[in-house]
Amino acid sequence: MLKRVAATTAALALSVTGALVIGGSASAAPTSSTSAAAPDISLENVQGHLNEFQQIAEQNGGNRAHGSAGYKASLDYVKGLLDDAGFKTQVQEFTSGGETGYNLIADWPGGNSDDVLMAGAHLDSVSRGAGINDNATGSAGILEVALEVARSDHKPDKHLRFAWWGAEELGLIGSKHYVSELPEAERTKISGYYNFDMIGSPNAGYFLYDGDDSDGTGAGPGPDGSAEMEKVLEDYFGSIDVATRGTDFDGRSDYGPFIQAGIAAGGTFTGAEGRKTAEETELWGGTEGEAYDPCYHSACDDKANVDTTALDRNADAIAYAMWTLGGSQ
Ligand code: DPN
Ligand code: CA
Ligand code: ZN
Repeated sequence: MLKRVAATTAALALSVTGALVIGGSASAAPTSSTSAAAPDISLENVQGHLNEFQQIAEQNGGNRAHGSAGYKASLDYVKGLLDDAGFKTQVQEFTSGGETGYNLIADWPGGNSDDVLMAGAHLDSVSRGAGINDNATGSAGILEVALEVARSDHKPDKHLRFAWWGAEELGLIGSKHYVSELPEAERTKISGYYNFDMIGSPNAGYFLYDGDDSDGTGAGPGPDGSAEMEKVLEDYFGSIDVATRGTDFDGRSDYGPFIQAGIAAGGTFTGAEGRKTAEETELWGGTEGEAYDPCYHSACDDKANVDTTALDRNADAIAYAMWTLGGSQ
């Protein structure tokens, strides 16, 4: 979609992505594709969701862990907003450690149902704390992108599906359950899964799951299509002049069951207990030798434990990826 502005002698075609094209005549038709530009996701809205998750933890014994009232309240919060926005939501139950767990799956009506693009994040915390960087950030990021899909009445080519996983912290239980319960006919329709787990680490790195194995240390590339998923994210960070590095598909988050089933995957990650190197400190600032998230899995992973610049950039990256790879009608 292009907005056109006519000047006296030159035509200015100003796309909503901000690219400025000068020249041609006032009557020249725009030559670029008709795809809708990805929106700028509101950091304020994403932070509003983080505050909500923080409050939910405080009102429920301090955490949002599997089997707790805080987990269920987190799920109800996300589901309520998506239902009101027009998503078709489903709560999928499973049992782990004698407690009932829940995944939330939200489908945006429309698009090619044989070509499904997914984004997912785990919604549970560890029992030690509120789990705000891990992983209210990813949960809030994909939530706000989903709500923006609805607000803009987006009409993607692909069918978009968003997922919030339960019991990730106990060993990817919710996402494993989802993939194992998918009939083969449904599994083969999923053309890609984007994962967002920890996207606001206070000593942030800008890591992309290494779909093309260019940066890997041996985990190998993702299933076919993963390199393209990584490239889309790389393009976004390139457009805002932020360098990225690869991170291996080591199976530590919910993309694991998807790549095991041969589904292309990708996503971003700002770092957990690992320490920022000298080279990374040159690239991104922050503190050399310190953990990306010094509060990883600790009680101090609260709403103060977030780099809002990293969160904002990653939320915008999610939107860019879903809009670009999802296409638009
Ligand atoms: N799986 C994350 C956790 O919830 O503990 C940590 C993590 C995320 C590690 C992504 C590596 C990559
Ligand atoms: Ca933004
Ligand atoms: Zn996590």
